[in-house]
Amino acid sequence: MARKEMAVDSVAEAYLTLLAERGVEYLFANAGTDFAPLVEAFAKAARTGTPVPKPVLATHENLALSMAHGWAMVTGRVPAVMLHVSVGTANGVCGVFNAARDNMPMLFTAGRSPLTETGLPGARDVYIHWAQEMFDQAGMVRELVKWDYELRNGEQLETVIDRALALAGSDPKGPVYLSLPREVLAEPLPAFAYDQPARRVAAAPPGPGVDAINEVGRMLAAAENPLIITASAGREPAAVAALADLAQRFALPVVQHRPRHLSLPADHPCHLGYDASPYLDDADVILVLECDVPWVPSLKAPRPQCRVVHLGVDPLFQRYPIRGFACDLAVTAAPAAALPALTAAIGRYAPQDKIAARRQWLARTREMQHAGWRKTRENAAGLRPIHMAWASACIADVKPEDAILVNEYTLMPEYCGSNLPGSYFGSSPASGLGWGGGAALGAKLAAPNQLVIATLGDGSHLFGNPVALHHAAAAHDLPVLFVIMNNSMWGAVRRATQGMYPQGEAMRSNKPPLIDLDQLPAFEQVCAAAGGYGERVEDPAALPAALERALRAVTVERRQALLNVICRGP
Ligand SMILES: Cc1ncc(C[n+]2csc(CCOP(=O)(O)OP(=O)(O)O)c2C)c(N)n1
Repeated sequence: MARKEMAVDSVAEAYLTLLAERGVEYLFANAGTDFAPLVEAFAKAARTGTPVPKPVLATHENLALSMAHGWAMVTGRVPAVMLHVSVGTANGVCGVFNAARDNMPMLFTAGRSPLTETGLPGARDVYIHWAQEMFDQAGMVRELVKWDYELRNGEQLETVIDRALALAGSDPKGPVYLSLPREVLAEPLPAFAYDQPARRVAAAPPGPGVDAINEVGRMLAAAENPLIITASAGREPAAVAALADLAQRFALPVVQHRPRHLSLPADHPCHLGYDASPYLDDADVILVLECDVPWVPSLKAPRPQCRVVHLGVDPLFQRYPIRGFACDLAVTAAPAAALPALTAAIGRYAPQDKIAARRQWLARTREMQHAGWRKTRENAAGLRPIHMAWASACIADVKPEDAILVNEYTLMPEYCGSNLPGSYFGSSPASGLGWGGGAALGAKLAAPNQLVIATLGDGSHLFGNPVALHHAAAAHDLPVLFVIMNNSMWGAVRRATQGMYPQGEAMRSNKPPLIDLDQLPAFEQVCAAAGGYGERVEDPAALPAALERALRAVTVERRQALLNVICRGP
């Protein structure tokens, strides 16, 4: 344990130094007048060679937060974000919502309008400093963050930053919010002393209680038709091998419902796809593993007598106002620790004959499932406009095994399975659109030697502010392949209307309102305008070669690429 001292001119300088010391590598930022002390501190650090986080400029707040999200999901570490006071925070709400519901750790900061009207260094000196102040700036995000605070002086800096980082990085992980008034950042701080390493660290992940794990083990071992449903078990990559081992030993079928993190390799013999509904009628014990919505009860639910266990770092999803899935046993535990313990526990009870029979059933079921997918793929191959199953299959054919797929909406994983931990990321359960492109840039920043492919709908892409996105990809040298599956509509709105009013006026009309996106810009030209490669693809037969050209641009020419794939509607 060592106490370090340094001479600094301002709290801003101490703040940046401390972030770097605590391992914060990047500060994703969208700046304003509140940043002046930080801009000054960054410039001084560049001259003196003092280590500070690397500033990454994003010209929209949602982009800054999505990039931080993407970086955190790949590294498992805590990034920092800084936005401009109240208005920047307002633009960041959707991004922080996504991060919160996806349990992404993040130090989300924003300036505050200067508090004082005159006198102190940093006091108000611009017109906007009056109107931008709010009574409760943090109130905009308080429901979404684990903790919020305002830095009030330099003396408290170490405690505040350590506490922020420790809370963000403790399970269930998530964003924390810190506001940084300009006078405080500008305050002189003649000497700054801090502990290195930190003396306030994140809590170790929750371990499973022995009794609870034994009980789950007994239930699964006694089950005739057990089923595991997961969305995010693979948030910690170590959990993937643990789940693979558990499933393999006891022939436990696993469904990845609305996958957000690859949890089980797609080619695993127990992987039963992405929709649990065909298996719910027979299931007698279901393990809901890091999964907020394992099924949609108004459409299909397990039988009432089916016993249900929920396991995860926050198995009851405490921040969801309503979530009423049956829960006979809830176990708070990180999957990477709980799954090996569960494997050991089931081993004590599991009857071998049942396991052998289930293994055969799994093989048969998977064979039928894959035959169905093959058929759909074959039927889709020639369709024009291009079918999303075909587009997904074409991506599967060209992507290297270790490519990172960031999917906002449109990729169909049935036709483009991923096998390696950390190689697939889907949208946050909050589904605040405009995440995928930025998250892909953050992923590329975290894994510069891996190919990153973002699959986006035309709607999602537009929410992601394409001009800002392509600018960031170029400015930060992040060559990502964007595949826009463009059906020229908000298909989700159409599906929702059709679901509620199948025979209604809207479905009878040729052009129901608020669904079609007419006159869309040529997305490929927007990418090209930022120096990237862009191509529009209408012919399904031309898609494989177009993907090869785009991949060449990304991997050989090292520039971003975008394919605007004209797809059919839902
Ligand atoms: C910030 C935000 N605004 C609106 C929505 C509602 N919404 C959900 S899906 C969707 C349409 C997405 O369009 P696209 O990406 O083209 O996919 P498609 O629905 O056509 O399959 C909309 C508007 C949302 N989820 N997030």
